[in-house]
Order: sequence, then structure tokens, then C-alpha cells
Amino acid sequence: MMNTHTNPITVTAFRWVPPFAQGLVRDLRVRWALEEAGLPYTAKLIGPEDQASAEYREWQPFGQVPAFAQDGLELFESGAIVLHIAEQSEALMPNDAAGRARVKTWLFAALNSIEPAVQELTVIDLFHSGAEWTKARRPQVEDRVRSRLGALAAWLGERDYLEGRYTAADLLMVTVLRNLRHTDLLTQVPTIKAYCERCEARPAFQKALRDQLADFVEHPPAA
Ligand SMILES: N[C@@H](CCC(=O)N[C@@H](CS)C(=O)NCC(=O)O)C(=O)O
Repeated sequence: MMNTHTNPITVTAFRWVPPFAQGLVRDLRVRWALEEAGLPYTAKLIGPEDQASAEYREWQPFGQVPAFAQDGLELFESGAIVLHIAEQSEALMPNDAAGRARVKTWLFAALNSIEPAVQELTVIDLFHSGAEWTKARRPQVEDRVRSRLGALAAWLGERDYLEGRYTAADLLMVTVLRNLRHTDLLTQVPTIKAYCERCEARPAFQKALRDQLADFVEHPPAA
């Protein structure tokens, strides 16, 4: 599908985050999608003061990143933004109706069937590491993640991508799975490890990651 937009795209991202979050912040999804689609954009870097402002809440009601703007259209939710971009670019979604519906199915699967389990583990490990309550909860959460990874690996089987060719669904799935980088869970499932590496080797991903990290380097926290 032809891209009919000509006006600049703005995407919000954090000015800086601690190293454990660098390369994981969800504007990466949007940057990656825009790179795949060949759409230039400007990153609007924000901090806590912007997140709390009434102006930003008008754009992103929860004060989070990413948010997207183009031609007076303001969007939030990384999944919705990636879908919006994919709908303009065959690089991210096939043209046929059935193919598009399958991609959307996997977009939701990434965000709704995989991300909740991954995120719960991330919250425990990165934000509450060592807390007493995690000792009972973590093994259950890890089991749930393993079970989801097992099911995903079974689906992938010999496939290179979720739906035959690389699509926005793979983009979202991989950005979700990257949140397990502090564990060995992906390494233990070679099919998924190879799948992530295949997607992350794409020049568009490499560029998006470089650009997110470069912004953090340029805006270190005040000493
Ligand atoms: N469901 C939202 C989640 C956005 C989100 O959690 N963003 C994080 C960065 S990855 C954030 O802004 N955290 C700061 C906060 O919640 O105040 C999306 O996918 O866009």
C-alpha cells in the first residue's frame, strides 16, 4: 500500500533511562516500524516533568512513551502505533485481507498472550529483585513464561517468521521477548533464540536500536 503521508512524524521517547532499560523502552517498537517502512521521524525526548504535564497527558493519557503524531493525528499505545504504520507499508503487512487479519492476530498475541507473563517476570527481576514476596511468586511466573515460550516455539517450528514472511507481528513479538535478555530463558529455547536473532539482524532494527541508545548517550542525567 502506498504511503500517502508527507508531513513529519514525531515519536516520544525518554531522554534517558537506567542501563537495565536501555534498548527495551517501547519507543524502540515504533522506531523499528518506521525504519522498516522507510518513514523519517523526529524523536521528541521527554522526562518526568513532561510525563506529568497536562499537555502531555492530552497526548498520552498515562504519561508514558511512546506517543506518535503526524498531520494532527495523535496516537498512543505502541501496538496501535505499530499497526497504524504497518497499515501504510507492505514491508510490515501483506496486502491481502486474510494476511492482514493474521498479522493483527499475532500482534494481539504478542501483546496479550506473551507480554503479560514476560512483563511480570521483568517487574519481579528488575524492580523487586530480592524482595521477600518474590520468592514464592517468581517460580510460578517463570513457569508461565516457559510455557508460553514452548507454545511459541511449537508454532514457529520450521518457520522463519510467525506468518510466513517478516511482518509487524514479528517486530512486536521480538520487542516483547527482548525483555527476557537478563535471563537464560531464550537461550534454552533455540528456536526462539534463532527467531529473535533473525529479526534483530535486520538493518531497520539495528538502526532503531542505535538511535534509541544514542539519545541516552547524548542526554546523561545531571550529576
Ligand atoms: N501499553 C503501553 C505501555 C507503555 C509503557 O509502559 N511505557 C513505559 C516505557 S517502556 C513508560 O513510559 N513507563 C513510564 C511510566 O509508566 O510512567 C504501550 O505499549 O505503549
